[in-house]
Amino acid sequence: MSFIPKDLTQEKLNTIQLQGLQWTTAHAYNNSPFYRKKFQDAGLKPENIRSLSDLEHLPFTDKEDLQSGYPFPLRSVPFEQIVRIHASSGTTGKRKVLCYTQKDIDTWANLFARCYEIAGLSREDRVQIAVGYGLWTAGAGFQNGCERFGAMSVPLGPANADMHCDMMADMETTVFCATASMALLMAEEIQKRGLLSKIKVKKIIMGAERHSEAMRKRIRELMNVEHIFDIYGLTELYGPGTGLDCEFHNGIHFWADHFIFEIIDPITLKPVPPGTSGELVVTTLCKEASPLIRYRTHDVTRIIDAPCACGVPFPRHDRIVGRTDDMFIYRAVNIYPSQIDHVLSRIEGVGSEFQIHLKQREDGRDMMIIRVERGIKAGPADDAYLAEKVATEIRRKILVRSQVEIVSYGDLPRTERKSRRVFDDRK
Ligand code: DLL
Repeated sequence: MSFIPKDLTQEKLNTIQLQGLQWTTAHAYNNSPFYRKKFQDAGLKPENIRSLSDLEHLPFTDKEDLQSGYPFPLRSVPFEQIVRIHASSGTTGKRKVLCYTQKDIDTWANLFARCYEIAGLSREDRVQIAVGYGLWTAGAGFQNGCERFGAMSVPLGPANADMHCDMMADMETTVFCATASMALLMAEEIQKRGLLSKIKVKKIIMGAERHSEAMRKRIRELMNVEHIFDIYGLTELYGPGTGLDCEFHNGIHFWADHFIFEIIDPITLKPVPPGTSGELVVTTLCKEASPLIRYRTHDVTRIIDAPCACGVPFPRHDRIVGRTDDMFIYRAVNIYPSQIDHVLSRIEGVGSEFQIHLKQREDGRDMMIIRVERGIKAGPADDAYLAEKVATEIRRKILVRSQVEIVSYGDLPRTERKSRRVFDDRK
């Protein structure tokens, strides 16, 4: 059984998208006071949407809309049709709560099953799920998708390392699913405990946070896996499983028959030319309980405007390189953590883990301290050289001065959730 339509042409996709867009706008307008007001403020009615290019005229939705509509923002169906809610942890402000009808849950499971299919799983696979269950969408997404796909799930959640190692060996797990941070943590545990010969994991499916090539390489080496797949998703758009990279690892295939992805310039808010990086904006085509219309994800990526060698008929977006709200300003330069990551990834002897600390000196000037782990094989004798090298490269590539501290491999905290990289202690 396949979850991926094989006969999807661009023409068919356009028809599905237009019908879905018209359905979504009418549904939201008729059933959600929030969306109706948005449309009225913009002087629009659902019948104004006659072609896909009309999408551009629709107003954006943003995370503040979700927070101000708490506890049931964007709700577009009566309560008796809602079978579940999920919420994102939300580091600032109120949680974002999203509602699901039974159809939404089913759709999400089918879409997630596509991810397992793209990753080349079969029903013989044993899938150890190490992401959080509960309010967060992660556990439910991986779990329902696995059951729908028909492989055997081993639903541990972010349990302790002992439990994960035991189950991985005893259940003969073949696929490990986690946040990127958790995947690194487990890979290091397996190495430390000398368990590699006892485990059968061949594939890792990881996401939930941006991760560098260095981190992927490290995990691949430590766990000796054939593939690491990058899974994207967000609570607002069902949860994890909105797309996955195929075994060519050259962009994430996304389900364009269920949502429209636009890339906009976050300053002008205008769509950028195909292939250009910008902020991802999503519109759902059949989401019932909490439809999204031009929802600003704040994630930065680009559409890869070419067919993929794997033959999957779905378009691709590039890896998420960061979030527009991740950017910090240091000595008048706009910096994304991914830029620092990029520089570090290219320096021999540096590990994959780092933190950026921003402080203010007594004279009021900003200071940036970059704490980086040395590589597992490097010794402290090279620290001074390594620190100088990192500082020089940061100055050359990002044009700012920084102070670099090299710490031992494993000194920076590992988490089973999403890692925090930037600590801004400036006033
Ligand atoms: O993190 C859903 C998820 C769980 C995806 C497990 C993949 C695996 P939220 O907590 O709502 O949902 O956070 C969504 O996480 O807007 C991105 O900024 C980031 N993110 C998610 N996947 C990736 C990824 C889940 N593969 C936010 N690469 C998104 C980079 C990612 N960032």
